[in-house]
Amino acid sequence: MAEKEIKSIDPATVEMIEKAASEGVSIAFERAGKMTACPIGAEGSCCSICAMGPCRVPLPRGKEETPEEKKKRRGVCGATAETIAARNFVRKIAAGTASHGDHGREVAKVFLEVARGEAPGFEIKDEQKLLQLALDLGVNIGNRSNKEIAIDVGEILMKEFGKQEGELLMLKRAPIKRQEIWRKLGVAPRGVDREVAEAMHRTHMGCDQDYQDLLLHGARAALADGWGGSMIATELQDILFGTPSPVASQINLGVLKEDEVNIIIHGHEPYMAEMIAVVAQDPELIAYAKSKGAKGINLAGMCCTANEILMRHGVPIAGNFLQQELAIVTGAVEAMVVDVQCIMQGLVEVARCYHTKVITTDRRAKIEGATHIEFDEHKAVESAKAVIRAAIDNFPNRGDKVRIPSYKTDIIAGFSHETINYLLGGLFRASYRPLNDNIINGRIRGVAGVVGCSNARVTHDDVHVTLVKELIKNDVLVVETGCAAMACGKAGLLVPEAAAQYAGAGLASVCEAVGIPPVLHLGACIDNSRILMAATAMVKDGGLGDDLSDLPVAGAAPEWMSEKAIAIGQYFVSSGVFTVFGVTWPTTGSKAVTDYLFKDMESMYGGMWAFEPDPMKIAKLMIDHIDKKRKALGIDKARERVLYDMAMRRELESV
Ligand code: SF4
Ligand code: MSK
Repeated sequence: MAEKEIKSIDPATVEMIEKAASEGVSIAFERAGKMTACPIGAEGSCCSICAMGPCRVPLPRGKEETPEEKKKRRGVCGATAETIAARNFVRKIAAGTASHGDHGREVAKVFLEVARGEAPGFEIKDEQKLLQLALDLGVNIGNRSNKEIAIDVGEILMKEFGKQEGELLMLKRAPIKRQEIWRKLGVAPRGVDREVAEAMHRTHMGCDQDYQDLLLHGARAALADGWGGSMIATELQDILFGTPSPVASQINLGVLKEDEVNIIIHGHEPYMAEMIAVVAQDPELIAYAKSKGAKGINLAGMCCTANEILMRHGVPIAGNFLQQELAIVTGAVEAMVVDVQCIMQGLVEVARCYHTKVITTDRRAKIEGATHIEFDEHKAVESAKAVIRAAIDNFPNRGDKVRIPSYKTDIIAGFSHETINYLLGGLFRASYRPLNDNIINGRIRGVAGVVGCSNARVTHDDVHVTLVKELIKNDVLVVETGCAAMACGKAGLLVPEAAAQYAGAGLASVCEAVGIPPVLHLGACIDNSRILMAATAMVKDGGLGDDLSDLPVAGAAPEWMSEKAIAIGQYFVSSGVFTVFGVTWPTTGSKAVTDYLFKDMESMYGGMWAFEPDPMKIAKLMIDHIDKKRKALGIDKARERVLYDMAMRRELESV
């Protein structure tokens, strides 16, 4: 917990926490220590959806609840603990799906404007992916220009948000068996916005009061995120800005530079950041920076905007979620440029203690006390230049409290689904076949998706890194996104050399042969849709069952904090993946609801939730699940027979 001595395992973070304390600056780590989380809200037993409440229906502490007591656990309207916990859970899913959906919609809007020639400065970068997506959507290609095709693609996908009937088009990408499960359960989403709106309606006072029915709709709304809003965002961003391929960079606060104008780009949506990354190379702006006494302009990212520009431009990352205030504490950041999501309001207060300008850029996310320079995609270059100029103008205001931690670590990122396909199978036979073969022969035990945030209620980065080290030690290939990938990047796990140092012999031998790290960075939170696509490709390549739930895979968000994480977790569960969350679990106030999520969902979806804060125990749960799936596939014996001799290594290297 935050009260613990060790607030982070990352030395740069620890150094800046101490600097903040010595300079009297309030940061999230310190506030979390002072404010205990509300136990009633944490277990999902507080309802505040009408003005007869808020009603609290907590589980009795320290003793078994009697049936009489259980009957009395009701809100003023008579709502049970089950209804209240389920409603709270579904509202988190709705918020998460809305956030990713609104991101996807904004991408679709910019995409259409680019296709129509209304957003100068942007262009379609990945034409091959555009054509592939057009084919998937049934768009006529013929002799038409890419712009015409892109307009059709953009218009079709824009309609996915407001669609009222039918099914989201991307659902057809899932294995047939999975689609049938969704249809049978009635959870195939119609339109992204429709499922969010219905979730809010159902959870309004006095509407849906059957917890199982509520949670069915929660699954539907979450699927509208993973196979809808998030997948649309990933696809269109790749076409617009380029599909990521492996790129070398560095991570941690040590990427800031003492003698340059430091600009941090933070949030989730990449358009402004993309343009800043391009415009920061402008010789005129570099000369302007020099005129103010700086040697140049240094860009670094934070949270998922960081992942977006890392994956496509190799821009270094200053840190993950809990390091945002600490970047300002270095005293060396001229501008913290933010767009949407995961931006702490505390930034502005921390910035007041230094010279940093917090610049909001999105009409949907303003902060009192920040400077607002709105990004206009019709004048993208001008918008980006205005932000960079504001940062440069602030360079002479640096005070004498500058201290940049020396820590930074090398990373390799950029493992899109397409790249993995190519790396494994080669240019002419791109496929997941070698991955499947190595899972079947046991060199790779299975695949784990470890994603999600950092959380001030646990030791920062520790749960991620301990969990991932244990997984790769046991020959589980790990794919990551979001702040999880950053935690492992800082710990040195995102480089090919980490395989020899940390991975089991089987996984290490495959990583060495292919030249990949044992932990693959797939991108931002919306790019969890890449994991869905990768898992689907594994099913389609054959030998590992005919549905996502047959695969020896598992997921985890061990330091989660945002509502988006719950939406992501639920769409993985509803897609058939066993998913473990750490830190805290938001339905423990109702045993029935928790049992439904942790047990009943397995018989419905083939995937279910689990909660476990201890990283070693999380690893055990995931590995046990992977082994269970290996056994069901009849490939558990193959694993026992594996002996890693030189002949096998040579054979592997010829793959
Ligand atoms: Fe209380 Fe019912 Fe109102 Fe919720 S809906 S605040 S339980 S009265
Ligand atoms: S940024 S949602 S703290 S992963 Fe995507 Fe990190 Fe979680 Fe935000």
